[in-house]
Amino acid sequence: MAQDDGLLVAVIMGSKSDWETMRHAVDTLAKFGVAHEARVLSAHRTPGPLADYIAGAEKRGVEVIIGAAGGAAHLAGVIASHTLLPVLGVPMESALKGLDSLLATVQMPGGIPVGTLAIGKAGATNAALLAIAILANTRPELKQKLKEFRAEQARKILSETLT
Ligand code: RP5
Repeated sequence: MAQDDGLLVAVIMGSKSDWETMRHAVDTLAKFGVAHEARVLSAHRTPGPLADYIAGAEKRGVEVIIGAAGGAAHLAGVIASHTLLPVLGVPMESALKGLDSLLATVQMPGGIPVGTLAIGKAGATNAALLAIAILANTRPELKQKLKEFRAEQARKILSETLT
């Protein structure tokens, strides 16, 4: 039985050390007024609680899950293995500048998809924007906010002056 509490996006990161980057995803979701929750859960350090959280998130009505990890970054793939919800992966910067995280997140064997974003802050922000775009398919008010966001970005670029 679903216990819909209005939550739409779950943001999971493998370590608290990912938070400085992933706060950009959370800030973006908050800016658009999208109900979200951020948790630290690790694919290899807390596999059981991670699986339990994903099952609970589905029951609570979550529609998109963002998974962020660094190094041997299997978190997003493991999340995707537990759910049919769309999973967006954000590779964290790492000892290898995030290239290891990127490859580990993006190179999913065919069958269990993870939509992988850019390394670091840009990926965190874009994961939130992509989650919002997915939600906006059935929510006209969110689509309108995305249109305004894009228009504002365009205004800023067009008003740039070079001295
Ligand atoms: C990954 O290992 C985490 O997502 C983090 O990016 C990286 C390092 O974790 P800590 O050693 O800082 O906890 O699992």
